[in-house]
Order: sequence, then C-alpha cells, then structure tokens
Amino acid sequence: MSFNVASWQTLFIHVNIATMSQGGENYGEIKNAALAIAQGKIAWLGTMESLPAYDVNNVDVIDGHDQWLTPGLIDCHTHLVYGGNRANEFEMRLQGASYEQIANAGGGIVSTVSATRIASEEQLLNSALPRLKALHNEGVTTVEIKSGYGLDTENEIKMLRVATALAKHLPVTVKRTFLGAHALPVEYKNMPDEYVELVCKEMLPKVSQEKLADAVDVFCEHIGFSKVQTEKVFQAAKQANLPVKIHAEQLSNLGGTELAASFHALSADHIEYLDEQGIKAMKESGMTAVLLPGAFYFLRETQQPPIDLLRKYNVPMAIATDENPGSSPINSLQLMLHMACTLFRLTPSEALAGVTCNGANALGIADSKGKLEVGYDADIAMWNIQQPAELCYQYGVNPLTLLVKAGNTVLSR
Ligand code: DI6
Ligand code: FE
Repeated sequence: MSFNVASWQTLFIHVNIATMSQGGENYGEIKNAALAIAQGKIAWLGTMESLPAYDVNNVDVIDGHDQWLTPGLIDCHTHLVYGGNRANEFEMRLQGASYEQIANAGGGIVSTVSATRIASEEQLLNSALPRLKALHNEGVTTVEIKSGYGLDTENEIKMLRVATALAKHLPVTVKRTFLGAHALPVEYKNMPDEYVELVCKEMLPKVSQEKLADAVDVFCEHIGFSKVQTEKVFQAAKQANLPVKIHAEQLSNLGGTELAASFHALSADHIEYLDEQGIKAMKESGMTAVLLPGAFYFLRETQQPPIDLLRKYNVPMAIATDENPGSSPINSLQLMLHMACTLFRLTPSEALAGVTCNGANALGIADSKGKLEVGYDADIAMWNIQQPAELCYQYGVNPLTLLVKAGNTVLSR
C-alpha cells in the first residue's frame, strides 16, 4: 500500500512518539514529531521538521501539545470471560483456610467452572464487558481471551462465542485461545487421559471448524496436564492448523516450554521455574516469554522468572494481566506495567515493549500491531506525560487522553 500525502485523513502534530521499533530499544523515540493516518493505517511519521506540505482542508489535524503517542496497548493473556467470582474464597483464605480445604468445599477453579456452565451467553457477555471496558479505558486496543472454564464441548464453545461477541461491543481486537486443557472437570476425575481425548477428538475439531479460536493453549503443570497429555493436544492443534501457546513452569518445571518450542509455539507464559535449557529452546524456535506479574503478586509467589537469562538470549518478553478469578483478579494493564518494573525489575522500556511489540509477537500479529511504523494498523494511544517511563512509574492517575482504533478516535478524555 502506498500512502501519498493526498491520502492522509488524520494528522497528529507536535507529539513525541514511542514507536517501539527495534523491540522497543529506548522506546524507538522520535521527539517533536508528527504522524499521519490513512485508511486505518499509519501513512507517515517523522519529525515536525521533515513533515511534508499537506492540504489543511482535507486533513483532520490533532495538535498533541507535546504529549506522547504509543501503540495501542496489547493484553496478550487473559481469561476475562467467566461466571461468578471467587471473592468468598479470597475471604476464606484470609481467615486461614488452606487451598485444599477450599477445594474440598467446592471452591477453586471447579467453582468457576460451575458458575460458567450455568451462565447464559448473555450473562457471560454482560459480566465480561466491564472487565474489557476497564482495559480499554487504559489504552488497550487488542486483547487475548482464553476459554477454559467450560471444560465440555458446549461450554467451551459458549465461552469462545462470548469472546468473539465482545469485539462487536467495544472497539477492541479480540484474539481467542482455546484452553480446553485448563483443568480436569469433576466428571472426569481420575480419568485425565479420557478428558484429553475429548479435547483432541471432539472439542478442538469443532472449535476449529466453527473458526472460534486463533490459537490453542494448555496448562502444563502437576495440577494441570502432563507433558505427554500436552503433546497430544498440540498434535491435535497442529492438525487443525492452529498455533499453540503454553502455561508452563509456573509452579514447577515439567519441561513444557521445550515441548512447546518443538511445536513452534507462539509463547510460553508464567515461566517462573524455567531453566536455561528451556530458554535456549525458546530462542531457537522464536518464542515469546509472557510474564504475568499479577498472578505472581496475587499468589504471593517468591520464585522470580529468569529475567537475566531471557535478556541474555534475547527472548522477547511480553507482559499481560492474566485476568482471571483465581490467580489474578486484576483488570489493569497499567498496573502490570508498574509491577513488571517493581516486582520483576524490568526497565520501563522493556515493560512498555511487553504490552506493545512483544505482546503482538505473543499473538502472532507482530507484522500489523504493536509498533508505530508506516503500514501498521493505526491503533494509537495518546498520553499526557513528559516521558514514557511515567507509564510505569506512577499508578492510579490514568494519563490516557485519546485512543485511536484502526484510524478512528474511539475514546477521548
Ligand atoms: N494458571 C493460573 O494461574 C490460572 N490458570 C492457569 O492456568 C488459575 C485459574 C483459576 O484459578 O481460576
Ligand atoms: Fe493464565
């Protein structure tokens, strides 16, 4: 596509731009800049000095008064469609109940599955919308949403339909991930292999046939699914031509990441317990590491993800909320930017890359989203800040002033 000046529809002038090109090194800064949009794409960007002459009568000009532009934010790992919540469980735990006691009293992930199964599509949509809206209000223009609280064919499909429908209610791109292998449903107690069979032979083919998922994920953990079971799901995904991702090395090291690398997975997520061998495998297969500081914080984990080794091997690091009722009931990607720095010691530039270009990598959409470059989708956030580090430094005063999605202003505050 070529974008001559005559095609420009919107032009930002007097802005600073964090383009996030080159993996976000120094934010890909362009100071005292301008950016033009045509047909929903970025048509031009550069310094004010190099701005070509344009027809003021045909272009909608926005004077940014030295505010900053970044790519619209990407939350590349959420479970934000679910029934009920687990506040009662939170309260029980703070009164001293153990995880096992809660599970025996019908709590934990199983209780979210029950609440999700009895909810209608409309109810699930209505409970998910405010969560998505909260992210959107913070500058999120792309979100990934996983299934995994239905755990039978009908309810997994219901969740994915709701995830699909959410994109019709808010100007947000939704990438859907099938996570049928999230937990073992009660009716398959002591029969994990039979359940995996159901996932591979019935659920996944149906989800793929109805085009309800963009990727397939597995929770590979001793309280989730084994490496052998995970491999079966990945093989079924491969047959359905769907890319895979993995929840791995969150509570222990089962080698799930290496397995995922052998399937050219998009990402390995959590990875607190990942070792050097697993990181090498990620590098070789071009995977992204998705770090989830909200779950680390909420579960009061102490094992740090191997940030220095990820840096050493140049594995891209993404940051996401993991929004879910059990381990991260936290609806704020801005808070994750802050926590990526305070809890995981990422630099602000790395953290911002985590919710832009590297978030796009984790979703396989890095050629159209996550950077401000000519030809990229015009998903753009404008911030009332003096320097990009403020996005990570201060939390609680939302500096977002304008949000553009596919070239259209969708939020202005
Ligand atoms: N890892 C987690 O931390 C969550 N899921 C997963 O695969 C927990 C989900 C829940 O407790 O509802
Ligand atoms: Fe998760």
